[in-house]
Amino acid sequence: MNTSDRQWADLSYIEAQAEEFQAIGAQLTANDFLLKMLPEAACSEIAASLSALREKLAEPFSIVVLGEFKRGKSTLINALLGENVVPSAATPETITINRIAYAEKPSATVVGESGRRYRLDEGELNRRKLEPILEQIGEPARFLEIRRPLAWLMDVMIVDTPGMGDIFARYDEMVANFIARADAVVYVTSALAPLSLSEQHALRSVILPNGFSRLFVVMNMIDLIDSAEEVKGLERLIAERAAQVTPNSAVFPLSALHELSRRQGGGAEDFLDGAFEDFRTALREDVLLQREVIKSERIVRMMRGIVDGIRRKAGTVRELLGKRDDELEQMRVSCVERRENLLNRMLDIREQFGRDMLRMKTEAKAWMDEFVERLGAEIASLENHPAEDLRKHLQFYMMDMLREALERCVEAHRPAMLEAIGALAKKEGIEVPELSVSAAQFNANIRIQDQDWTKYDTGMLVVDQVATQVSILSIFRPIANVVGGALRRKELAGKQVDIVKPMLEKLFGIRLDVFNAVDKIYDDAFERITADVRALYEADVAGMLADIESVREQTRANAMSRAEGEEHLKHVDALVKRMDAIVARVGGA
Ligand SMILES: Nc1nc2c(ncn2[C@@H]2O[C@H](COP(=O)(O)OP(=O)(O)O)[C@@H](O)[C@H]2O)c(=O)[nH]1
Ligand SMILES: [Mg+2]
Repeated sequence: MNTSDRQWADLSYIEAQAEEFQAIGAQLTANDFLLKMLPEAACSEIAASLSALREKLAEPFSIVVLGEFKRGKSTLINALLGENVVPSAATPETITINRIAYAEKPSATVVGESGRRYRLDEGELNRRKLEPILEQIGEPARFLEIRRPLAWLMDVMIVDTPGMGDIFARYDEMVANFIARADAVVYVTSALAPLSLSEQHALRSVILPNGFSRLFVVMNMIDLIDSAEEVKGLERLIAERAAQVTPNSAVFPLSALHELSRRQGGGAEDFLDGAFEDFRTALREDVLLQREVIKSERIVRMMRGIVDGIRRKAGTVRELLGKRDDELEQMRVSCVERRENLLNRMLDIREQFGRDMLRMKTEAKAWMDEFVERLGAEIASLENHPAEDLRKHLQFYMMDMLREALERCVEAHRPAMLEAIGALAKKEGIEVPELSVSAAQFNANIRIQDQDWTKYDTGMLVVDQVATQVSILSIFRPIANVVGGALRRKELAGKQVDIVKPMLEKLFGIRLDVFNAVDKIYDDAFERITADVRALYEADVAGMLADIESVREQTRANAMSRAEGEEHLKHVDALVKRMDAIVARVGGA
């Protein structure tokens, strides 16, 4: 091993270096030239990144558990720890980020947005008790801090998150902060909807940019899958999908619920026990035993991000200082003009994008029409199945199928939506990075015949067999095939039935509701995407305008010559150079 590798692995050395880095950062704040030149938003960005580093240095190694709502994240954590530490089956009113750490004396605290802390009594951590408490507090909760005297937590903190990119968007920023400070992530998906496109999108846009060296993907709920073979097939499917997003992923099929009940004295089942054990072992060997190396890497990565951000900002200020006053005025005027033009541009964009969306909407209706037809044919073929099971499940099943098909329409169109809006925006001179569009965002509130489309109310779900979207229509075929197949196979062997006809009538009766749902989903998507583009554009112009105005104001107010400004920036350069040197020293150059 050479010297730099040795240093790399030494966490305390890196932490000491990071302290020094911090101190230099603090000088920048104290010296204040750069910050004085910058508008407030940019200053607080720099300050926030420095304080995130400070927090990271004070925190233990952190594992963040991510995934959409109701994938079994909280259950997984409880299963790992062997007791009910975090509340599971949370409702929208009780979702919180839960931070779980070690303490000799157990405790639970709500940390409010203001930073104020509210103690919870033992036993108040369940959903029913928590709901009125969270309401009474009178401010949104930032997170719940739970402390337990568990050996497992001695050197590790676990962060339990609510869903991402869904209707609970108010947590997104907080979750993003936890992800940025995370040392490792575990992404939980369900065997019943194995790494759907919106989950792949979340991985790509939220998790990947944070550069984790390894991604643990848990395929939960395998107790609901019929056979070990099917589990293998699903595991392969997830592995393929995860590999498209990142090469460093490992997939762990398991049942969190089974493990939790086993640890609380429930029965053993070889296959399920072994599956969880594999996960536990991998977590120990790949993460816990290497936590010093991993945390070192994460700290270095954060420092590099911070120094790059400061360098970029110093560059902007230098460029603006280099302009004559009339040039700055010209820039300012053109910014203001761009902002005033925004309304007209947005009207143009709305009109053109609206045409694109109308085309997609029509296409989606045609697909759904064909889908209803196929679903009808499948249901008609169920005539000889047991009435009781059909009565119990068919309605839910139908709803699930339709919901799934609707999601697939949006998933299939998403690339086209992004491409269309991207091209239009570009033509108007707006750079569009990654827009966050996912089906889960659009159809959160869709109801048909007053029935909530909650996938998880019924245990009967489509096992997604569509590997790639070769042609659009082929998306629906496997679903339709599964309808008959699964019902025949699992639930309905043997008995006679008289319920198919009324169901069919119902199915064709809701065709109109389905079309309305398509309208609503696509209209929502349209509004959301145009609003996103507008916000991006506004932020772009507003940021530039603020930079220009801030530099002008400061140079005037302090009667500072450009040469003087240049001198000050040299000081900033020197600090950046020292920060760079630290990053290089710890191996992150
Ligand atoms: N059958 C089955 N159900 C599970 C499993 N894990 C979690 N669940 C159930 O799924 C629901 C949501 O779980 P929860 O942990 O709250 O999900 P979260 O929203 O991702 O934190 C709860 O009713 C759990 O009991 C599992 O492995 N198998
Ligand atoms: Mg949860």
